[in-house]
Amino acid sequence: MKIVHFADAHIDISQSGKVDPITGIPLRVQDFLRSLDVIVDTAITEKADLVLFAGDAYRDRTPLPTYQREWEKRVLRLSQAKIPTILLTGNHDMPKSSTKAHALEEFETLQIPYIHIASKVKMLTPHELGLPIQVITLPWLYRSRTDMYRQTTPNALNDLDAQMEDAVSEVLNSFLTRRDEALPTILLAHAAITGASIGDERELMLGGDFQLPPGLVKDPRLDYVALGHIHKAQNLNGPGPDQDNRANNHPPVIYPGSIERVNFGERSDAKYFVIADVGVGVTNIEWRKLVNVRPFIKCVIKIDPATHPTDQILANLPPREEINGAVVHIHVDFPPGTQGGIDEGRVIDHCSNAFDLRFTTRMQREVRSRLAQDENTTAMSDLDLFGRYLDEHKNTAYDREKLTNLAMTILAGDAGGDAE
Ligand SMILES: [Mn+2]
Repeated sequence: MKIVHFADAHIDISQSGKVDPITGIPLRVQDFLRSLDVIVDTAITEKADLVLFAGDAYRDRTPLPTYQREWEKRVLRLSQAKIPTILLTGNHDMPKSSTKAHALEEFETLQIPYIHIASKVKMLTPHELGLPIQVITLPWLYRSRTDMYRQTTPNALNDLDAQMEDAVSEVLNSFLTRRDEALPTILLAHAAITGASIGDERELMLGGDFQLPPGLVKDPRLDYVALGHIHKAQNLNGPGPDQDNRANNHPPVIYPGSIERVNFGERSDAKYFVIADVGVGVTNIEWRKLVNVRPFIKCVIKIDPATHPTDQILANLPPREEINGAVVHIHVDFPPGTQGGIDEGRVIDHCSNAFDLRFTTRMQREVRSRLAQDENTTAMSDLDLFGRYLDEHKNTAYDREKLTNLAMTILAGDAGGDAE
């Protein structure tokens, strides 16, 4: 059974920037659509038996009609190729209220052949799928949409998570008990699994999510676990995509990751989708790298006041060839007094081939010197205090020696009292 698994398409997540004048679609949205096309083309040309999308089609649940059209075109190609396809709802696809429609609802309403929408916890049977396989679906679970939430107090969230975990474990078990053991079983879930590795800047986001323990999804009764939500590609039960194809434990528990870089936190992550050959007790996976993903470059440069700031910035930037077509963010931390010395024109010129350039500067925060515990300002002479002040303002253009001499003259005059 050949399965194509992808997740976190987020096709319209970056709508800003240049727009293609012919299609009217932002170039960044086209990046995401290009990845989506590779995945759909692969499923069709390599005759996949089943396509699994593990959630988060758009930026949110109210996509613009233009982006809906682009997503629908691709899904319709799978339908026309008669490939059963399951679209799972992720947190970005779902409203927090159960009375409102989710972002993929139209496929369900219009009953598009071969397209199955999974916005509920359920098991799609071989009969429903028309395939010798069963798929348990676990869409994103909003705490606020559970019955338990309505009975809980806000400060009992930990208890709520434990109850939700028990409920998921129970329902998963009941499906697994009822499954046809002669056929492979897949879990398709949009969820945060504890211990999954996340990109640099996503830690905070994950902190508040309801998380499932890895033990729950590594159940050997499952033959493949198709996950979505975390944008970094990884196998939670075996080696990742960047390692050699060593044997996986069973079942593979896969986050394929997002199909394009969503933000700078994903700048070092390669992007993938997965082809899995799923059988009872034996599953082989193949990571397919998406090769035309947009490069992201972030340079954080701390200016040393001893050298010319623009020269320092240019020396720290990647060569022009590397910047070509990339989304670039240059951040410069400069000490007080040097900002005026930055020639932004030269920096912008070096990055003229970038797809997009963000140039930000920030004054380094002056660290206020603290007095040591045994020090006391009243015990220090005025001249000592003035010396301490100068220590903290090293970068002023004044001559320290001249200032100190002047201070001594003033202080000496003060000590002598008023002559008048
Ligand atoms: Mn998500």
